[in-house]
Amino acid sequence: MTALRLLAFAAAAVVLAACAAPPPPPAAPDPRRAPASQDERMAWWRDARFGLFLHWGLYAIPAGKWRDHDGYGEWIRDSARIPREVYAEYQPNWNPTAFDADAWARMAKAAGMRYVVITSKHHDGFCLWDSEQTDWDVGRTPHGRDVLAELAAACRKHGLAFGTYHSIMDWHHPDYLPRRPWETERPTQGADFARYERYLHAQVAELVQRHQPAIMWFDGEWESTWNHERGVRLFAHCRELAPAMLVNNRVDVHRGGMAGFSTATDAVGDFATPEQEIPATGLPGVDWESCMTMNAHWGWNAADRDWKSTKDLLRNLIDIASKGGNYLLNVGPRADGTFPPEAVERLAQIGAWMASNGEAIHGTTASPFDALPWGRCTTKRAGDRTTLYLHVFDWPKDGVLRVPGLGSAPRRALLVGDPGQRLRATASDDGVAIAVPAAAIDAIATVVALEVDGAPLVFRAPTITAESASFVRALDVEVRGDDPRVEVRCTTDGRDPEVGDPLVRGPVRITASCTVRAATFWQGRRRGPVAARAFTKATPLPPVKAVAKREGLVVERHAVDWRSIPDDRGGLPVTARDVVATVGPLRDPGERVAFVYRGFLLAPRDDVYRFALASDDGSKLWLDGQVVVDHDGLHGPTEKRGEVALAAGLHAIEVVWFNASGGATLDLQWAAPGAPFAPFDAACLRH
Ligand code: FHN
Repeated sequence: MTALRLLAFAAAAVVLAACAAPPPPPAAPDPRRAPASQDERMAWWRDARFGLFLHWGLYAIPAGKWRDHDGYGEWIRDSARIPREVYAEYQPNWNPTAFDADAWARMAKAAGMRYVVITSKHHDGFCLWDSEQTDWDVGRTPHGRDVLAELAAACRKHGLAFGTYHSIMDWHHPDYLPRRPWETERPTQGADFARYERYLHAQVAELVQRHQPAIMWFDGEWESTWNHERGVRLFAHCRELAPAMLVNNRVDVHRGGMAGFSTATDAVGDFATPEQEIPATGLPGVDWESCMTMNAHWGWNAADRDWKSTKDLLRNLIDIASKGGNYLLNVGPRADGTFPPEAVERLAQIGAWMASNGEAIHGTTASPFDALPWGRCTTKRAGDRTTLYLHVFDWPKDGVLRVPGLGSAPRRALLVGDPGQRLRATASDDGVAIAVPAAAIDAIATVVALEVDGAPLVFRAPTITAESASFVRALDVEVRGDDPRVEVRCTTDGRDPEVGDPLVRGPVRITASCTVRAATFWQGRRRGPVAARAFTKATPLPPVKAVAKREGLVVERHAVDWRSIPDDRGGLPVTARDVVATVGPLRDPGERVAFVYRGFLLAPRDDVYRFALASDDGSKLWLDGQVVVDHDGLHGPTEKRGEVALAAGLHAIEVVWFNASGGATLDLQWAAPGAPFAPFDAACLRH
């Protein structure tokens, strides 16, 4: 080869490599600089998509074992009922001689992670930095090194954003209340929660001033002493300390249990935090991050062999990114400061996949498809082109990858793991078909990049929504497509819509029971799936003949240790009886307790009424003996809804709520057609 051709070849290789090399990630901004908008604040985090969670502390020393049980984790102090002074004996034994922050940061980066969140303080109160606010920290240990300072420096060196997980709940600080339920000998006299709140704020300020975390990840917000007002104060303080620092929604009391999200309009926090789960359809319009363990424990447990496979972990990452979320994958380092070998192995294997396919995760947004039979899709818009990254879990046996419902013309298709191999893509009424090689590149997920012009045109089933599923006289039904480029037609006579059926131009009013069927039309033909939803014209429950002259409901308190509401509740010993104006927030109801509300609800007119029952733990609503909302079971503060048609007049109402332990919330609201949900007017509840 002549020197000139050699030079040309080398130059082409450099250009190709530069084209193939992903652009550098947007760095986390200086947390102290006020961003111009929430989008600017979130930009680096949305681009990141993938982070490392680290649960590390004194609890790594017992490694999950206490006396004859070895199933504990980071909650061992509480779960094993270890007295505060006994647990404190771990502090002089904290000596992770093998701790190497640089190695941790390198493993995270090699795995394709873009940020790290480490427990600055978990519920046991022990601090992984040398805090001026307390001696209950690493500063008073043989190791003495400031873990956070070293990890923050290593993260910066390797271009990772550094974040801290900080527990609001604190089992060590004398001013934190409530005590653990079993800590009956531990005095509460003199405990001053307001003073604890000042301590919490002082530590957060210390963390920000010393380590400039890009994320403040709060947790332990569910106990009765923490509330929305305190959450708003702490969130505001974080914003004042570091305007660009991200703060999760657990700073407030509206995370909605393990679902990590609530519709509370006054909730504060930059992103929702589903835990150990992936929201089925993501959380559209919300920044959210699923945090999950690699095995069954957050903190190190030597006996835990329940490691998720790399396949499961990678497909979680892809699934989450395809729904527009972030994946915060946890490692619980061992007491000596090393990662468990199983975690090291999984991070390396994830990193190998990310090295070839990271562009299909970083900087992507959610799939435009409702579902794909063979895998997932992530999306990346650049100028007037969109790349659809098709993550194929189940490789087609006939050599054709079908993308149903895609109306856009394919411009280019290639294998992300082998960009030199162009693929032939053709469009049809059913979508786009891509000829692919007989064998997948990667059995876990092989990614095909399909480029289309502009925003992808996807024929999704229209949405069919209404205020309720039943009605007494008439109901307005909203039928909507999600792309202004397509038409939507619908029927109410059971047929699938055809091109001759009326275009949907507003609410569809129905006056009889029927199924609304809707579909999208484009260029004169029906494209994509047909949506269908049934609505019922209901006969209102007749009013009961009762005399209920007094306002309010009778509530009976029972000392019971339920995990769910029993069908037979007769003969329960009554520990208190009262009359209350409504079924709503409780003042210190305690644990292992149930409340039963009975009386009558006065319906103002014949109509369908909707009910929203929010509780922690379980609850249930009956009207005239019919279950209207079943929100039974052990759960966090979440809400369920139901509806029933009632004739004007009195109807028997019964609400049962129980609290096993921990958080205790209850709130029942109702809504007539066209009205927002609201608590009951005093005159509506009678006994
Ligand atoms: O109680 C903690 C638990 O120990 C762990 O830290 C998880 C991780 O998000 N958060 C709480 C449980 O929701």
